[in-house]
Amino acid sequence: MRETPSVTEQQHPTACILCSRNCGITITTVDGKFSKIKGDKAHPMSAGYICQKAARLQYYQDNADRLEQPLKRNPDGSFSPVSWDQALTEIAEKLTQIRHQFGGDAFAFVGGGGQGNHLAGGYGQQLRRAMDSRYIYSALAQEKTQDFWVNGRLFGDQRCHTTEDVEHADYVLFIGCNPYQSHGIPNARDTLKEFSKNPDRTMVVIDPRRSETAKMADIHLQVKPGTDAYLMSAMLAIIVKEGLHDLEFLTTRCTGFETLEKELLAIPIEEYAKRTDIPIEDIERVARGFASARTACVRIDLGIQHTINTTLNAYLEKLLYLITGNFGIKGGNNLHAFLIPLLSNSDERLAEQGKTIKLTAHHKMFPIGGLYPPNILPDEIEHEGDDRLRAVWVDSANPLMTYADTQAYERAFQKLDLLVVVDVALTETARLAHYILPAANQFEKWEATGFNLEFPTNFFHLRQPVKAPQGDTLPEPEIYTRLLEKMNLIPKRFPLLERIARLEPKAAGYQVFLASLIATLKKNKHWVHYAPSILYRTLGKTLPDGAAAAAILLPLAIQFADKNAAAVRRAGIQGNRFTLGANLFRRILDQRSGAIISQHEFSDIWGMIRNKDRRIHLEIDEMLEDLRALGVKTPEHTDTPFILMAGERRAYNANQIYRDPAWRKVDKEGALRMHPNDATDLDVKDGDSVMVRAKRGDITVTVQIDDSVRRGMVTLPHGYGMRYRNGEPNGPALNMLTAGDHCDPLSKTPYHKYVPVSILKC
Ligand SMILES: Nc1nc2c(c(=O)[nH]1)N[C@H]1C(S)=C(S)[C@@H](COP(=O)(O)OP(=O)(O)OC[C@H]3O[C@@H](n4cnc5c(=O)[nH]c(N)nc54)[C@H](O)[C@@H]3O)O[C@H]1N2
Ligand SMILES: Nc1nc2c(c(=O)[nH]1)N[C@H]1C(S)=C(S)[C@@H](COP(=O)(O)OP(=O)(O)OC[C@H]3O[C@@H](n4cnc5c(=O)[nH]c(N)nc54)[C@H](O)[C@@H]3O)O[C@H]1N2
Ligand code: SF4
Ligand SMILES: [Mo]
Repeated sequence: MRETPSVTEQQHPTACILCSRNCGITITTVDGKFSKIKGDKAHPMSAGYICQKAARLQYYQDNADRLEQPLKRNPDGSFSPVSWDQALTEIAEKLTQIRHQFGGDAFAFVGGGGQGNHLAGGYGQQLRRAMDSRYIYSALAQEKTQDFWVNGRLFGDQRCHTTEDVEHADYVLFIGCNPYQSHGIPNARDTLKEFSKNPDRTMVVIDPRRSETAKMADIHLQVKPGTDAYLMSAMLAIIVKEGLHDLEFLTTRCTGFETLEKELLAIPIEEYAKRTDIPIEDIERVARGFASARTACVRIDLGIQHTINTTLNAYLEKLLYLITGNFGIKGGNNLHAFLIPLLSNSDERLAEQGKTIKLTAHHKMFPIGGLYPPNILPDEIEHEGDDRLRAVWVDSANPLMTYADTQAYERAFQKLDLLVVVDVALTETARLAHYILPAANQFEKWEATGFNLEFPTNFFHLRQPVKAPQGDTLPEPEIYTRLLEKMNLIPKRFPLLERIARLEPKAAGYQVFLASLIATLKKNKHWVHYAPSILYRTLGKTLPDGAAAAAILLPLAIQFADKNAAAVRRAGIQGNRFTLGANLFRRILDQRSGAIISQHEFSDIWGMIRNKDRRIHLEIDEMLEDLRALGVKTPEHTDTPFILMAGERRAYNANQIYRDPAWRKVDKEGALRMHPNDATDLDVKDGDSVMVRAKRGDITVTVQIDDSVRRGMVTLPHGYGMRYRNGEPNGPALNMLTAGDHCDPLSKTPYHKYVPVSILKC
């Protein structure tokens, strides 16, 4: 009788890596293959919730584009496999030579953590410091830097990021976001369902499209694309004119209201309402409802960020909850604590106080939150002058597909002296690289994200690997540590620290180890920037189950506990001034489905404001000037008949994380949504091919007739257009249509939701 082979079935708690919610999931593997994916009920935030996209994660795990060994480009453009040792030795030599010859200005770090992998970010940034460069370009600086800039001015630091308590608000304004598809709020579909069936709560959606979220709303304001600044300022003006603002909050918690009030009272409400194409009665109804609700909050996203007036929009949406006092309360908008710092504070005015605010060579652009905008990167490479960018390091990003102007990126990247890409897949960007370094994917290593942006209860999820690294791939901490060693910046061994780490650091609450680390760094100042790799090589080796990469969390946990001691204790973590942080670190290591790290009180908010007077500074000169300028701006005129929303979130797109098109159950072509009357005018039918022509370029797409879009507006999905197996683009390669200079003058974030196009019948 033949024996049936034994099947090993295992269950692994981890998280979905497709969007910033990072819902907890349990992956069942059978003989190492993913067989079942379910929501993890033990996850402290998502508690079992997932959406349809997570169930397809095997397409991320197993696909033909996965990289398995380091590759080096040959002169003819083909790639040859090389050993890690060869790749890193050659890259180290080249980087050292570039730094020596041209200095830090010649190097930029691009990306550094997508939707699920931020632990590696701390290791990657060591390389930028090693290169003596300040340039980090990342996707965040093509969507959220206008928001960080305004936060800096209001709250005193660009790291003062706000969140919204949608689950507890009586009234919510969703402006330019579609949480039903894109999520971004806790357990979005459940939260929306509860809202829509509760007659005591009001949900308002402001969106030019009758989105899936708008369909569930009590009120949908189908705003004309790009006119939100008029709509929000009209609402603010109505609130102030009718005395619906919270004067007590404004006088005790804010400064500058008097000046702001004058500006708001001068707003011609009816004229602005006309520009938005929404009946004034509807705007009044929402303004009054929002201002007089017991608790209300505002949730926004790309609909007002990827469009004209983006920085002003950020200011106005924040004013909505601030002037109504919906801040620092349950059901309102709130600040929150971070465990992994995703940003720094780089207000350009700090230059006047002697802080280095590095301007780029070509555009003279300053960083926001420490980040530089992808919209200008090709120009900084093409810049004529010795201070141009010559070496670019890309990690967990696919700029050729996702940053504005694919053609410009392609041209500029080909001019680089060195392009290195660290990715799990052979992407379009990687195909242009001199070296491609294959990373173990997010289910093959210890990982985490810094998207723990919650208040009052905050959590963190350190994920253990589900499988061993595929092929000859390495986790990023190992890649960067080996590279620093090759660059002779750190030694391979730290015998003293290794010995101390082995001496049961737990017993001493890691205090002896940390004191020794600090002493070592004091003695060897040139190692200060490389503390993550030193921790990884020393303390890391002693962490359970090979969790070496998590070593970087020890100092972060200590910092977090120092800053938020009472909140950490309220979360049930014990310890004194010296041991609390280490105990928090241990909780993170132990709780494999995620750990609550802090439990705040609403009064904590005032301590999170970084202005010296702990007040919110409402008067921002640049914004008041922009607000005044709105009145004299002629309505946006384009000589093309359509406005393309270039990058819609749908049921089956997930940035560029899934490359195999087979993962999609529907919308395989990534269709162009068009209003039926527009289709009749153009004489096109459902399924026809049309050419979308923008100033920058054109692409051919398939039409889907859909009355959820406004007339004159067409939409295409984000997250298509990759060349799987180096084949034809799978669906619309959107950024063939977008231009780098079609962006906000202040933050340089792109106007992707407002791309003027013509549609031509094929
Ligand atoms: N399914 C899916 N979910 C995702 C992602 C994904 O690729 N797929 N990506 C994730 C990422 S990285 C992000 S940043 C988020 C983004 O999430 P969202 O910003 O919520 O998603 P979008 O669909 O890009 O845009 C939101 C809405 O803005 C509307 N809009 C367009 N123009 C305007 C305008 O002028 N004014 C107003 N008020 N609204 C306008 C659109 O009609 C759309 O419904 O989604 C995340 N979630
Ligand atoms: N026109 C237009 N363009 C857009 C948008 C739009 O709406 N319209 N949306 C923009 C937005 S909001 C965003 S956030 C960006 C997203 O764009 P990007 O920042 O470029 O990120 P992703 O598309 O998420 O691609 C992530 C890359 O990381 C790789 N990866 C996955 N796991 C790992 C890992 O563990 N390690 C490493 N090293 N790599 C890994 C994936 O293979 C993929 O190549 O796109 C932007 N581009
Ligand atoms: S895509 Fe986002 S909302 Fe859906 S399961 Fe993954 S993390 Fe959760
Ligand atoms: Mo994004």
